Amino acid sequence: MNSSTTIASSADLMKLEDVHGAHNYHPLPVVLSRGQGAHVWDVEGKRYLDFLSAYSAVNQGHCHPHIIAALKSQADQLTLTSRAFYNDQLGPYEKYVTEFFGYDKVLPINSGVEAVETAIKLCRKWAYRVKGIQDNLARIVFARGNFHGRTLGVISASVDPSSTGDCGPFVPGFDVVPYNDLSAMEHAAQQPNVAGILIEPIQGEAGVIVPHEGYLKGIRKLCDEHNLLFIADEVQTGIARTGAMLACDHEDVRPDVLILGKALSGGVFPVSAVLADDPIMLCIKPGEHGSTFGGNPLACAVAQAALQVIKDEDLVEQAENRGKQFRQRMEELVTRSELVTLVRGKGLLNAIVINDHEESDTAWRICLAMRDLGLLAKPTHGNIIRFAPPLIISEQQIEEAAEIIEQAVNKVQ
Ligand code: IF1
Repeated sequence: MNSSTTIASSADLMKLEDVHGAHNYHPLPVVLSRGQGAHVWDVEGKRYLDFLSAYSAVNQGHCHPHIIAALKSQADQLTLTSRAFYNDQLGPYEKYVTEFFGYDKVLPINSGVEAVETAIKLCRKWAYRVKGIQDNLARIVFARGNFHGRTLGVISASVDPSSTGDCGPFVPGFDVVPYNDLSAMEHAAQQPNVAGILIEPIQGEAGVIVPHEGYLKGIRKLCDEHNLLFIADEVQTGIARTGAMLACDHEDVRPDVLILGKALSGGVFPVSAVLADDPIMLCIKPGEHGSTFGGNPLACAVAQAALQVIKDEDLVEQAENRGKQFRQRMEELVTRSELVTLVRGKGLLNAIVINDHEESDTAWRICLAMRDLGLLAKPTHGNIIRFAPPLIISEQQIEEAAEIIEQAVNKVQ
């Protein structure tokens, strides 16, 4: 298509994706071309409040000026060296990120799922090289309802048929127990050859499932008692999203292995990380793990700027306060609407539950109505709608959003 003469319409652009792109997604019909702060605009110029934030990657807001400035200035200098050589951005970034989160070492990589894979390999190496588990026997315990990404490795721990369907055979060595059930976890932790527990401190894809107070502390205790690594997937919950820097901070729990992604780059491009202390991280020896792009100078400059914005703009406190405000407004909606039965979440990672079965299209229709009214969100599991705006969202914008949500619910009801 020659875009110099005509501006393509949403319909044209959706058609192009349908014809030329694989059909591995079912997007809400809206075509975006610009973003700033909590807002995005479609190609026709209509403005929306973004209540998805690219699945919590854009915590700092779209096109944050400090992050984009870091991107542009580094892009003019050096973008990629590979790890065959040193670069002048990696060391300073590694010092910054390890001090920021309080770990001895970081292993920089790209997508969230690569960081999860890294953590799994690290846990297995630790199992054989430190804990002394017999070769090839190490097990890792996961929680039912987990979502850790799309690789064969991590879907091997999934129980969601839409993730695993027709993808077998799977990677062995994983156990799956119910989430938010410490006695099930304790039973699993006592089995022979278990090396670690890998969980999301709040389950995102499962529909923003917040475990009971004490669950994370309980996991920490089990890991201490049985000499297991506590591995926290904070790809979605980390970096201020839930009103704490890490969701594990809500219970003052420190994971042995911390997995970050998404907002580590402020949504600019895939930047992820695994953090751990020396006795664990040094189980990976030179040449045993890596990637072409991991630790590239552009990513280092962007990630450092993205984390600095979190601090400079007090986004932890901001997420906590705006989250309280949002849930308060949704609680009011629950009392007024027959269709909305529940609101749950922490900070600005929240969801409402629609009073309908999982296969219904009610949540989808509410999302279409919200789109028409200028707010974007997406259903998860048919009857749940996740609300996760950029953390820089204002008090006024939360009010505006709450009104749109209520109007949309009323329209569909
Ligand atoms: C998709 C949901 C969110 C994650 C956790 C690792 C990863 C993710 C806790 C992998 C990724 C995504 C990916 C995106 C949809 C999405 C998602 F809808 F599936 F549930 F965020 F809530 N750990 N989550 O949530 O990170 O490799 O993608 O960078 O379309 O797959 P990634």
